[in-house]
Formats: sequence, structure tokens, C-alpha cells
Amino acid sequence: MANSKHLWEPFIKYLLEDPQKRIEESEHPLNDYVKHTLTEVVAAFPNASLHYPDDKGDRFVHFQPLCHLAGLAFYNTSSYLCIHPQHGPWMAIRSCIIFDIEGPNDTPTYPILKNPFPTKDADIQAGIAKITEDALKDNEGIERGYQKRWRELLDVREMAAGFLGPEAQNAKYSPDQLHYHYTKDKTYLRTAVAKVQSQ
Ligand code: B12
Repeated sequence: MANSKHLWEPFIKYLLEDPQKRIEESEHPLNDYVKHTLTEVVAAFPNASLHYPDDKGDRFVHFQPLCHLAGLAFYNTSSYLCIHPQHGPWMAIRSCIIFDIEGPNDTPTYPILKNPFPTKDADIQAGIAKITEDALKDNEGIERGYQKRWRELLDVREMAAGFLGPEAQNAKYSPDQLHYHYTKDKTYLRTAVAKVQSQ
């Protein structure tokens, strides 16, 4: 299960119902929203279990190849992003549901997606390589290293969206969503909630 930019509006409405609990007292408001919503969805299926991108150990799911093999989005190992045919790189993977039942056979009955923008791969790879080199040298570690360079990562993401042409701007996350996605700064959630409250 993944989201496009359209996750944002229902997410903000959910926060609006209890900003104190759902923003201020939550360590990760978006993860909580996803868990809250999907837990309700699977409640009707006793043999289903939910797995999330931040699950570790036995519960870890290698989500990007899964997304690729499921025919949802092409896993581009130059950008390390899954690229959806309509939403391009403006998507995030949220979960998968595993059903404890007999599976289908190994041959997919649907097409496996191809790289929609092979002509840009060399540029994308060079962009990511430079950011990674700098992030690896960062004295706060690679994770913070990437985090600090989010504007450069954003440039690469925009480059990867180029195959969508004029539709790229429609697929892109809104400014509040984009800033929250990369920085996890709750200020953007408070601003988005205040905007809805003032309407
Ligand atoms: C580990 C991980 C990271 C590590 C990468 C460490 C490294 N390169 O050594 C860190 C913590 C740095 C990271 C950062 C980010 N990640 Co990350 N990450 C994962 C995670 C949990 C596991 C990937 C993995 O180990 N796969 C197993 C190995 C064997 O397979 P692999 O194909 O070699 O996987 C490689 C790539 O996934 C790559 N990678 C993962 N994230 C990133 C980010 C960047 C910038 C780069 C260059 C590479 C990279 O590192 C993996 C190891 O080499 C997945 C979720 C999941 N469960 O799959 C998300 C995931 C891959 N990350 C994702 C994203 C978007 C990011 C961020 C860019 C932003 C974010 N989290 O929203 C940030 C960058 C920092 C920032 N805030 O701007 C998304 C990709 C979405 C998509 N469209 O494909 C995923 C799927 C999470 C999600 N919920 O959607 N991530």
C-alpha cells in the first residue's frame, strides 16, 4: 500500500479532530495515522497481518522490490526511488498486508513496469552519488547526512519526475506536505491544520 500526494487532505482532517493528541503527543503523526486507518481496514480479516516500512528483524519487508514485483511502481536503483506511472516519484510506501493463505503461482498475470525515464538515469545516478558521498562524510552519520541534504534530494526527485512532462507539477506534493515529508518538522502540520480551521 502506498500513497500519492492525495494522502495529505484526509491526514490533516484526522489531525484536526485532536491536534493535542495526534500532533503534539505523537512521536510520528503520519505513521500513527496510517496504522490507525489500516488497522480498521484489516480488522475484518482474521488471517491478515500488517507490515510497515520501519518494521525490523523478522518483520522487515524489502518494500521497494515488492512494489516493483507487484506491478505498482518501477524500482529505480539509480535514484533508489519507486517510480509510479502516473505519480512518478511522488509516492511513499506505507504498508503491505500479508494474508496467511495459499499464494498465487509465481508468474504474474500483469505487466512488470519498465523504467519510464532511462535517458535521465546517468544524471540521476550522478546526483545521488554526490549526495551520498557528502552524507557518508557527515560527522552526524549518514541518516542525518541525507536529512540535512533534503533540498538536493528533492532536486533529484524532481529530475526523476521529468518523464511526466507538465503533469509533474500536479503529481508533486504540496509545499506543506513536501516540507513535512523531508524534515518531519511538526510546524508544517500545525500550519496545515490552522489553514483548514480558518476556512
Ligand atoms: C534503510 C532505509 C533508509 C536509510 C538508507 C541507508 C543507506 N542507504 O545505507 C536512510 C535512513 C538513510 C533512509 C533515508 C531516507 N529514505 Co529510506 N528507507 C530505508 C528502508 C527502511 C529499508 C531499505 C533497505 O535496507 N532495503 C534492503 C536493501 C538490501 O535493499 P536495497 O535495494 O539495496 O535498498 C537500498 C535503498 O533502499 C537505499 N535507500 C533507502 N532510502 C534511501 C534514501 C536515499 C536518499 C538514498 C540515496 C538511498 C536510500 O538504501 C538501501 C540499502 O542500500 C526503506 C523501507 C523498507 N522497508 O524497504 C526506506 C525507503 C526506501 N526510504 C524511502 C525514502 C523516501 C527515504 C528518504 C529519501 C525520505 C523519507 N524517509 O521520507 C530518506 C532520506 C532522508 C531525508 N529525510 O531526506 C522510501 C522510498 C520511497 C520510494 N518512492 O521508493 C522507502 C521505501 C520508505 C517509504 N516509506 O516509502 N532510508
